[in-house]
Amino acid sequence: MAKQGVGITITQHILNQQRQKPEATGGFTTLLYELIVAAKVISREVNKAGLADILGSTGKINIQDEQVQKLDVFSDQIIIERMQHIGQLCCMGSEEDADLIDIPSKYPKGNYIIVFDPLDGSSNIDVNVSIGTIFGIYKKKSSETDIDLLMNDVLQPGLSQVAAGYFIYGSSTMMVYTTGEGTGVHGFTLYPSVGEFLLSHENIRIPERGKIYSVNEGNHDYWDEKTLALMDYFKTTDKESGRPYTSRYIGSLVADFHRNLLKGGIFMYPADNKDPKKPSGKLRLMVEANPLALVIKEAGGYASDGHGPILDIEPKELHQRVPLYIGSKEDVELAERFISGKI
Ligand code: AHM
Ligand code: MG
Repeated sequence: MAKQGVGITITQHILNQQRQKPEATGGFTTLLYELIVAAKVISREVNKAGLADILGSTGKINIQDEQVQKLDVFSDQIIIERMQHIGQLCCMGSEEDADLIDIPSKYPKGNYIIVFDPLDGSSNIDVNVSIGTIFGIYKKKSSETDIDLLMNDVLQPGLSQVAAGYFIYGSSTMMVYTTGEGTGVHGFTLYPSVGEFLLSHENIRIPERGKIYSVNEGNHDYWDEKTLALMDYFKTTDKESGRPYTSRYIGSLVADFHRNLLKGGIFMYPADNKDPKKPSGKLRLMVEANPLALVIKEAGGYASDGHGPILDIEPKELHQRVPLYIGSKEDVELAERFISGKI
């Protein structure tokens, strides 16, 4: 019989997943639901970016010393606004905010923590290239409620995330998420006329090995010998091992990651000596690497800092940067062998 409805909505899917966990209270569902509302609003704004007078930079510099674009600010605010009132969070951490974000006293607090990059790849906003929102959700460990005492609860290894994922604002808007623990990775596409995310990519699995390598080769002169040897490996012809790989790099993490997740391959942002203030490269552990690392693990892939699993790193600070090798398991394990000097 032909399907009469619209298929499985994201809310239905989250509820189904929650029912499999006896300890679930429904609070987590509320949390993801509000995040989805925020993402729909961001998606709407991104889609009209060329039309509305919202483009261009605000002239402010964020705490990472980068120019903040108006849509970054907007996305940050909309997520905070939508999430703060639901009574499920004790605090939030955003790429755009130096400190933890407290829950206003007029709202109840809960036991979850959300960390997010509200609009990643912001330098691509002006040129109609896909950008995204990345998020990771944790449960707090202590009974603290004071914002000044919550940092320890926030700085948990990525493996502790109870959910993680991203929204990609591309030719269509998608949400890809996992709740960890072998539940898999699922992708939903926003159906504009219905206003809902519908299941379009069930149980995404990344190929064990890919054909694509994604890296900013403009950083060549800032890389060390091991990194250079790894890049040479991907480019060298060797029919038996399927080389050379194909190079694909957009410069928008969510877009580069999403393509490699579906097609297989490796995304890399190695450590470099370009800026003495950022010896670990550009990407952030908490808001970028960890959420994508949980997604890739659940899809059968792997994420490493070149020496070991990203998900095992004990974070020291909210805005910590980390070298990132992420994608097909065999490709990332090979990269790890090069970077840690085993090849
Ligand atoms: P952003 O969070 O300020 O947008 O920066 C992160 C972005 C990622 O999306 C992307 O992978 C990376 O910066 C690209 O950096 P580069 O231009 O150095 O290659
Ligand atoms: Mg970012």
